[in-house]
Amino acid sequence: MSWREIAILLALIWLLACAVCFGAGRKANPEVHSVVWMETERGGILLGGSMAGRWLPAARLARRLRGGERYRLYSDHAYLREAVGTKPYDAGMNPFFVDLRPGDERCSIAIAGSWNAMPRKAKTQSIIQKIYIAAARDVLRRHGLRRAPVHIKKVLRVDLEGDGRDEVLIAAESQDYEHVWYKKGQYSLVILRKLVKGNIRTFLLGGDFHVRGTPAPKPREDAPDWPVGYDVDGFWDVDGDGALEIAVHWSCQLADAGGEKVFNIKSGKPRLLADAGVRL
Ligand SMILES: [Ca+2]
Ligand SMILES: [Ca+2]
Repeated sequence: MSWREIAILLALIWLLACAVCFGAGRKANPEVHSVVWMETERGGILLGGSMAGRWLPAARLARRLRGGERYRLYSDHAYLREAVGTKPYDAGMNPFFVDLRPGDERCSIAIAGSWNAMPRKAKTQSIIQKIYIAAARDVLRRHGLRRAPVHIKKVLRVDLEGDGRDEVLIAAESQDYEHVWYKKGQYSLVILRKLVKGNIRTFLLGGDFHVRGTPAPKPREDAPDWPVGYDVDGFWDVDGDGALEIAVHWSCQLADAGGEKVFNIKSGKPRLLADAGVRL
């Protein structure tokens, strides 16, 4: 082999090595779209995020965030502004806390993505429609509360996937529901009503049902069934695929805890995407 041929061969090897390194570098650093549930006006808890079209839980996503990520802040009905997030840190109540500058007291969720996370908005519906009362009653019956009066506190209608068919979210809670103690018949629930293959189906997204009461006004500290209240927080496209996810807020005053569950729709059914909470 001549010196000229050796030089050409070495040049080809160098070019190939550069191409491999460049490709590996691109693969190792895809864009990360983190999502933060705002716990205070200045920051909140990392729910997770999407990367290269895949959802990653907070624990896996946190180490990829270096701070300086740009977030779009949303309330439950509108885009608010941009803000910059810190690297997740342990705030003592949750290991993945993110501060945002500037903060905004109206903000419910912060999403590090340039897309419009609210392409469709929910409409408030009447809470006295018989069909929704019947749906909530059916769920209560299935959970052992046959005689509990149905008290709906919120009905929202929204097209989650953008397929032209609205979904309905119902939040119901017994009127005497106490978040610090409970008695027989108390409940709190959030359900999704959705058309699946021509039939309306009801899915329970969060529920707390007290078939038995407690002998004392306040349950024991170690009681496993502390009362947990549920409510619909809002609808945002947290991963940029064009479909809205459902955010359900939960709170347990006895444990000084609260958090957020996020569901997306897969194959016509709700699937828990993220669940993050904090002890206050
Ligand atoms: Ca739909
Ligand atoms: Ca989505």
